[in-house]
Amino acid sequence: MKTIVYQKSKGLTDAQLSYCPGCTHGIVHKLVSEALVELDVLDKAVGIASVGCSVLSYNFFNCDMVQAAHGRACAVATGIKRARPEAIVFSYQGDGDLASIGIAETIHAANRGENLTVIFINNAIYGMTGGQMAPTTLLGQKTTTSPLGRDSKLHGLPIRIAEIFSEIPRAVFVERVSVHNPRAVRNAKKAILKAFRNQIEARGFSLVEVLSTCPVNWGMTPVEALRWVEQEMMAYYPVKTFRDGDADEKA
Ligand SMILES: Cc1ncc(C[n+]2csc(CCOP(=O)(O)OP(=O)(O)O)c2C)c(N)n1
Ligand code: SF4
Repeated sequence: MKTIVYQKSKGLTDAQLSYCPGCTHGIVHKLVSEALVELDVLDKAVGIASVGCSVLSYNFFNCDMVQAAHGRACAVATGIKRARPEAIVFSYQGDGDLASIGIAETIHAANRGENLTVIFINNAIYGMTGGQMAPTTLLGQKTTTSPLGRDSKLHGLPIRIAEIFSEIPRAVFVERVSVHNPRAVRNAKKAILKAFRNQIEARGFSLVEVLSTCPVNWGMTPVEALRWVEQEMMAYYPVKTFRDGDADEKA
């Protein structure tokens, strides 16, 4: 008798992922899709694909998907959630999309306390467009637009999104996770589950920042990229729960 020990999540379609070898976008897709299935909300989930390498995520998640203009995912998510409060609405955004062009939409959605789940992929670079500097690019990190390395005098400091959002009174859950090894992947899954459970319980705005790889634009092998996440990214972007509670209406 055959025993099934592992199956592809029903939350993903059969489309082949378009991500480069060693890119951890695919792991995060798997975790999000598993969470939707385990919480039994796949049928009422609406995902917002952003602009970036995950633009085609509308082909990969096996639920209703909408594609938002660059940076506008949280504005689109707000409209859908308000029009259809029974839907489980999530955005899936890169650091160019969320932390650069879309920072205003995202902060205001959190500040309004929209009952949404935001999955934020921090890979310290603009992947899709060929490796330009992102707000999250580390100091000294070479990119096509910072060929000498990010310089704080010229470019400012890398933006810590989870820390910023943890100060927004109506952001009820903010956690930074990583997916660089199996233990980290398991912890990331817990955070993603929690961020969706919060929405099901109408608790408010939840954001999970995932430290992710871009081996192609970092100029590394997939294994080197996983090490770089652990050694360089996690040193500047600590992996932890920043906020887990009720909206602070007194503030
Ligand atoms: C209004 C607008 N400005 C700029 C672009 C070009 N653009 C496309 S994706 C992108 C950034 C992608 O980086 P990120 O969001 O970090 O996602 P990744 O590809 O790294 O996953 C940019 C600047 C665009 N599509 N639309
Ligand atoms: S360019 Fe980078 S972020 Fe985009 S799919 Fe390739 S490895 Fe992933």
